[in-house]
Amino acid sequence: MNYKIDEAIAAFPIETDANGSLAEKNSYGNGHINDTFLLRCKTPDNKETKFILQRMNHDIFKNPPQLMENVVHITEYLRNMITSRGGDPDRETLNVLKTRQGADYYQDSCGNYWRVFPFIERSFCLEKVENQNNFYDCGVAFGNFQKMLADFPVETLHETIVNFHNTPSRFQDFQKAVKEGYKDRAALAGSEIAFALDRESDTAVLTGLLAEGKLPLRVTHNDTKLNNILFDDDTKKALCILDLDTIMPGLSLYDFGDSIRFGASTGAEDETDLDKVELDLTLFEIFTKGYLKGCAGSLTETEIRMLPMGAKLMTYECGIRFLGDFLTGDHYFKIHRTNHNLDRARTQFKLVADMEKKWAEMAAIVEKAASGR
Ligand code: ADP
Ligand code: GN1
Ligand code: MG
Repeated sequence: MNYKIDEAIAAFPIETDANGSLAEKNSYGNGHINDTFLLRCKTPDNKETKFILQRMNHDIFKNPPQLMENVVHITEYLRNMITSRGGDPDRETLNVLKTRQGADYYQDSCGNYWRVFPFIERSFCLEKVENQNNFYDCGVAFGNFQKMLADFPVETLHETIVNFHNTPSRFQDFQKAVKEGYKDRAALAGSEIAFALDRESDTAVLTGLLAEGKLPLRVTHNDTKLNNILFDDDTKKALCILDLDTIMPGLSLYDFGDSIRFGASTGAEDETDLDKVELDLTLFEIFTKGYLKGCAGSLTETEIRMLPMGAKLMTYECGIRFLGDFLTGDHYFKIHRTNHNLDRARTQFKLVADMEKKWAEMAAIVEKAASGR
């Protein structure tokens, strides 16, 4: 990939103003999609300021200008809401730094799209739940996020990835990947492919309820994994929701489910020892309580009843996406080793199988949490 990072940096008012200097630029974070860099700058009085610079992945996000329109619109909306509630809008939401020309992003001479967010200081990001309070807070934060956006003018949002959580459509993509992908890779993943194909009848459960008008369409985040949230260093509470690229109309169950998929697993998303991967029911319960608290009574009975299905389908869907990408040559998710996407698919399917075993317990936990017990 050809890109012009220095040209991009120069487009933003972050280093040369009043003779400040750029001290360091390093790759940052563990996102699978965009290229993220941490910029450390020295101000003339020798203080350090930090910025997050991102090259948006325009193979995946086909229309970065529209994507940025969403991000700016959403962050300005959140800023106003946080300010009116007496919060700190510089820390509790992302803020887009404009270029020197006053634009929300910069396109470099190779055609890449770049954006900058001021770095949110005195915060930390987790790849794994470290204590149960974190995960409870994460549930409250994602529930509350959805509630904050309940009156957002949804008709103004662009669909940044079409059919993002449309599981039947993901299943069709997966079938195509099995048919047209590398045969040697399919041979390596025979049992995983069979596992995925066996569950076709689950794929349309949520989209079916949506089509029948039994589930409401809401403004949802759609990528609610634990590392898309920052926690406050001092209070240790959830502070700011990140990665706003996939905010679109969706189901609450997508946000709930994706958080469970990642955060309530006992193993990492790419753990190779599958004995270490299962659904932690305690974490499931804690997140459920937090999410219901954050949604503050806004979920319908059907949404509540479908929470376990949200968890299972988001996990399954992510599994077929990883496996489909493995079969077709790893063009979507960044990989850091051979068979990385296959390993990721395996953990997702192990979790799905474990959820199927624990189905009655998951339902009982949801019922108990919803009745406030
Ligand atoms: P991707 O879309 O590739 O997942 P993210 O937007 O999630 O990229 O950013 C990757 C990581 O960068 C996050 O997990 C977080 O650790 C860090 N990060 C992103 N924005 C900020 C910010 N404004 N302040 C501090 N850290 C941030
Ligand atoms: C990607 O960008 P990141 O790493 O937060 C992906 C999600 C997947 C996730 C799996 C735009 O999220 O849908 O659930 O990887 N984002 C996109 O870890 O496809
Ligand atoms: Mg991310």
